[in-house]
Amino acid sequence: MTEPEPLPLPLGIGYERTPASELLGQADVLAVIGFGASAALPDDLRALRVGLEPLDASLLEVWRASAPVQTGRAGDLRWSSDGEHLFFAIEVDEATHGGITGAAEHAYRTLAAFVAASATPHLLRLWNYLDAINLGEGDAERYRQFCDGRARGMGAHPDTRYPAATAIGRQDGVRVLQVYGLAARHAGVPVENPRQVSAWRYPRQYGPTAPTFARGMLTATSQLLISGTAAVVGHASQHHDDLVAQIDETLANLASLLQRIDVDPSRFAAHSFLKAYLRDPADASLVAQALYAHLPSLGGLLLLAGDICRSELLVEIDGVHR
Ligand code: 3EB
Repeated sequence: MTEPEPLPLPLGIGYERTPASELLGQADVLAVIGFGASAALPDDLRALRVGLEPLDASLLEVWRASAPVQTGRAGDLRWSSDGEHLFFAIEVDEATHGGITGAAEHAYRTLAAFVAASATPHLLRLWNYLDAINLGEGDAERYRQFCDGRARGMGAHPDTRYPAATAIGRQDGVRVLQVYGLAARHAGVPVENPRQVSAWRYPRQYGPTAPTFARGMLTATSQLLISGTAAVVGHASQHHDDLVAQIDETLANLASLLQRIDVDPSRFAAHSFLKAYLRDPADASLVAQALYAHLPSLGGLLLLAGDICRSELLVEIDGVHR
């Protein structure tokens, strides 16, 4: 008789203030993500600096493993894994990869091949950061070109099995696409939001290649990885240039997604970490106040300056419910 497989342990995920050098000395640290030009990050395969300026530079995103951690490189991708969860990151210079489309295609071709061949073949979650995301008119907009390259690099992929994702514009003028993500040994279940058209079904008006992501991913360890969520209802942006109304609509979308997995927003808060991306960092205190007013026991909030992929949107959130 074969032994039953032990149930996987959840990924430890949260925001911490311990210096990165100290965190990376801890054996269970799978990844440390720092934000902005001034984040102090040692040279380590588990450490990644994201090119978005934080409102509080001492806050780090920390992933913790539940078994010994291995690290490595595969071409321009780097990774760390405890056998159940895989952290990976790839940074691609647009200048040497045919612009944003070519950079996205290269990043996704590389990461898809690496993850598929690994012991953790299930892509759960991706974060994408690119410069000047709203630059270009109509189908020439850089976000739409990114969507083209991403879809090409992902290759044939069933619509109902896309990973959860975020795509945000960096504001530092650096034309390097950054993609980092999470894969796992056990598959997750993608979750869609009944208030929103699935992104892969967006009509032609939003670009020739629909965005390839799920609204959320429920992991085998019952964590909900929440994709970038903004004031989009159906497929249309709501409340153009009205920050407070956009926050309320975004929170309604979050509540609707949580309802799909029977989690009450009040229970959600105490076990959740959220990021908020702000087109204008001057909106930070208003956004923080509004989020804490709705979710008073929020486990952590990380505020980042970043452009949302539709120019009329001012704010977007993503996060994890653990
Ligand atoms: C939206 O709902 C807002 O292209 O990976 C949110 C999350 C958005 C992920 C992506 C885009 C992406 O369409 C934008």
